[in-house]
Amino acid sequence: MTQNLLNTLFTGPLDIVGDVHGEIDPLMSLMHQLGYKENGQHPDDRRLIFVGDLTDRGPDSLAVVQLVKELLSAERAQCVLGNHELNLLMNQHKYDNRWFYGQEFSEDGYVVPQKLANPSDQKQIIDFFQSLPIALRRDELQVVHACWDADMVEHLQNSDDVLTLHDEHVDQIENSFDDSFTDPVDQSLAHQNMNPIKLLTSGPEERIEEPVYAAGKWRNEQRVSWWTEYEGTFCVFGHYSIPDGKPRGNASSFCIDYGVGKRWTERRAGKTKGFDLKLAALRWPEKMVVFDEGQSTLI
Ligand SMILES: [Mn+2]
Repeated sequence: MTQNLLNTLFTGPLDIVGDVHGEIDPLMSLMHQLGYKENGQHPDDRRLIFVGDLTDRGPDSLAVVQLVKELLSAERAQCVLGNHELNLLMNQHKYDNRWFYGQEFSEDGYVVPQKLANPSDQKQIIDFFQSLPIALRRDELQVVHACWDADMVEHLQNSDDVLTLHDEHVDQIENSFDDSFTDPVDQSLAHQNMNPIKLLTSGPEERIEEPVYAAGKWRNEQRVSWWTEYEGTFCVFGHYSIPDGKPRGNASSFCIDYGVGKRWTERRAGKTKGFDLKLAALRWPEKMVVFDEGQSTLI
């Protein structure tokens, strides 16, 4: 059981790993590049932090969850909950979490190679996700999946059940709607932006005038680049994959999701190494980004 949805980050040097999305091989390579053994031991006593979105899209979400779970049990890692974990906790079927329900995922007739979960896997995964916090912090550093918002983070205090807190806020938000607040897009934005669980795990959204078709449905909302305006304690987050490799963040924030979740599209095209879409970790306090194929850069 989680002690609190807002937990204290480990002391000491850290390696903060971006969204893994079922990519077990890049995760093992990255750990090796960073100097970890498979059991999470590190010669300099460094420890791993995962920003969430462990599952979906890649070939083996089961293996990623199993490994991260073992690292957490051994106190070699901490992990916050991402929106993909939240979807599974809420039993929300999405186009890319079919593996969890034992079903293949295909796009344009191409079946993405993936290990599929059985009912016993499902139970273990849900139990594990229920134990994860939403945010982690210490004096000079904080970690969340999508967006750090100081007021929203305070709602996590003294709460240990993500679905209970989520549903309480759904009710509160719905009860705040009056007769003049009937537009479905306004209502949907209120549920996204005013519910701490939604805001912290999938980030703020705003209305767009012309609807766009994305991830299988028409949308009237778009993501807000909250990090450009962010001030405060340094925040590391994931969620906003960087297909162009151009870092997102500012002097006080940094996104560590380098898009490995879509690496299956590069494999499908015949690539076997030198991938554009990478798994990365931010070394702290060094502020160095290390990639799964071994490159590194300072931020
Ligand atoms: Mn995400």
